[in-house]
Amino acid sequence: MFEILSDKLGKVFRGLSSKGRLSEKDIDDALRQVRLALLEADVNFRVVKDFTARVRERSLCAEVLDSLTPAQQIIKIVNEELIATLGGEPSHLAPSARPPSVAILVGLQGCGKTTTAAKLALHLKHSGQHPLLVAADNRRPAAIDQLATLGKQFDIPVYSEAPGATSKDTCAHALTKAKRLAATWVIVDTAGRLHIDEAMMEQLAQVKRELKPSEVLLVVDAMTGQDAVRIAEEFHSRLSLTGLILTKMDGDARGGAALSIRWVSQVPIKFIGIGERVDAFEPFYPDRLASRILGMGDMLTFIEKAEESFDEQQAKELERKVRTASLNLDDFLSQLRMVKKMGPLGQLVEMLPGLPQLAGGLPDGEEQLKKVEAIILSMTPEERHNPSIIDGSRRRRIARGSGVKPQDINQLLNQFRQMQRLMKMGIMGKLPKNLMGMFYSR
Ligand SMILES: Nc1nc2c(ncn2[C@@H]2O[C@H](COP(=O)(O)OP(=O)(O)OP(=O)(O)O)[C@@H](O)[C@H]2O)c(=O)[nH]1
Ligand SMILES: [Mg+2]
Repeated sequence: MFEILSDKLGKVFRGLSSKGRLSEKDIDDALRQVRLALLEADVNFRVVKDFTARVRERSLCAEVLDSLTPAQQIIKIVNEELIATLGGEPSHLAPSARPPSVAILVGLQGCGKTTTAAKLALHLKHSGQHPLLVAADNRRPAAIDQLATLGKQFDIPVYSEAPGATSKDTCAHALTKAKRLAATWVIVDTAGRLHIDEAMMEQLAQVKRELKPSEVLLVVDAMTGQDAVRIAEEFHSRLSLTGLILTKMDGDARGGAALSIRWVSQVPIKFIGIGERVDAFEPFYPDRLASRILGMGDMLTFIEKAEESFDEQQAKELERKVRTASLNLDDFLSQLRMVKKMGPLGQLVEMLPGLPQLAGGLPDGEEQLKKVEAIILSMTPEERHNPSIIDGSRRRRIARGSGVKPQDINQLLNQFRQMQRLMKMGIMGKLPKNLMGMFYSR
């Protein structure tokens, strides 16, 4: 998501930067292109209009135009206004005064409520809370099973009643159960319909009355574009939402929903879903998304993810090696394993500024990773520390040992040398410390 928009905005800013001094006309030309890029990304026209007006007004002031770096000032303004459009400060989950806090997930059919309920519960569990999942989708036995399976998988308790039970009973019993389990959060999955209808809204309103939630979260599929915005407005008018969760942000939609929904509905985005897996879920940070869109890369998210799976001691040692450009193939291998732990590579690479171009493509998939791992493991410690001793006969031996072709070994070594060159040039030092693992063969 956002690649095309990012590309287009990048082009506009490069055009501005090449100019030095900027006139009012330069700014208007640039903003016209920004406007087009946003509209093509399916951003709501009211949002686009407000946004460009704010950027224009701030850009045309004398301070910006007379500064030494007007283009950079304008990029800064665009960044700030983008953040404002996305809601400004991040908005966190609000607990109630007395536990258990209750969050109800609502939304149309197939938007990802059940998956998101499990994601949210797991997220809370990881931050030290004790969640209880509740299946208030009583119409379909399959819906109850789906939640029960997810709960079991992640060792999170699930409360459900036989199909056909009333919402009122389910809610009351679920609260009793939560108290008995000393749960701190109750996450309620509800039934979705294809369209917004009276019966659904009435049922949700009843669940809300019964449970007095501190959070009523609308789950919306970011792939549905402007429809998502309209749906949010309707749900908000009926249920007074406290937050939004945008799912399927990993899809290839143009991103218009994500950029419009907060500004139009005035409801903060609290989380985003970025994949089918239960850990593909993040708190939403307006500033991070803005910098991702502006092509600055989402450093913070990356660093956080990396830290989760990275040992501090190891990091320090690696940093020293990068500084002194003395990284060897053993380090390369441990980097590789660490990167593997961090999740899908493509997702991580997208977050890094300039990396996709720099890396010149990454190995796609586990297979490729396994191959590199096998090659390095077939080397002697000496070879790993000093790959320059690998000659023809060593290469053949390593190839036999790892079941690859000698060319594969050349490719890996070339890639490794290229990485070392980058390090010597000091480029790697500017990147997060655990990136080197990504610089290996395609
Ligand atoms: N790619 C991707 N798929 C997602 C995401 N969230 C949910 N899905 C998928 O969307 C589909 C529907 O998800 P559910 O959680 O069953 O949706 P629901 O809203 O509970 O559906 P109903 O109960 O039928 O209303 C599933 O195939 C999920 O794997 C996401 O963030 N990214
Ligand atoms: Mg469901």
